[in-house]
Amino acid sequence: MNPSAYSSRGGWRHQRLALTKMLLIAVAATAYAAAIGAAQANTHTVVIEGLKYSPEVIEVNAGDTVVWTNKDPYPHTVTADNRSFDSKQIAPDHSWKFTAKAKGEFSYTCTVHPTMKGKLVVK
Ligand SMILES: [Cu+2]
Repeated sequence: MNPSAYSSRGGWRHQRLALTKMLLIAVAATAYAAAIGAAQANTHTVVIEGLKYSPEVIEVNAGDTVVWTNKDPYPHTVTADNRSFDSKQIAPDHSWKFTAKAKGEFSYTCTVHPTMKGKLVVK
């Protein structure tokens, strides 16, 4: 047998094994990233209609985004009692989104209609 042919064939086999391992790692990493991505970064919707936030209390995970959509014919705000977030006026048929980073319970109100109450719970 030609020794150089043998060694080059052995080298090719070794390379193919290494490539297979790299592929397996890449597939596992992609699946892991997809699983993590699914567990985080959800988007939740709160509809503002008839001078009410619906749902009135919304529970999300830190990192999630909440979208408030104003379906009333006049502006509303989403203003945290502790001012940690404030949408300012949301015009009719407009939305405001907020990504919740800090954990805790945040009661909020509409500065235009102070009887409107909502609560964002971030876990
Ligand atoms: Cu309002």
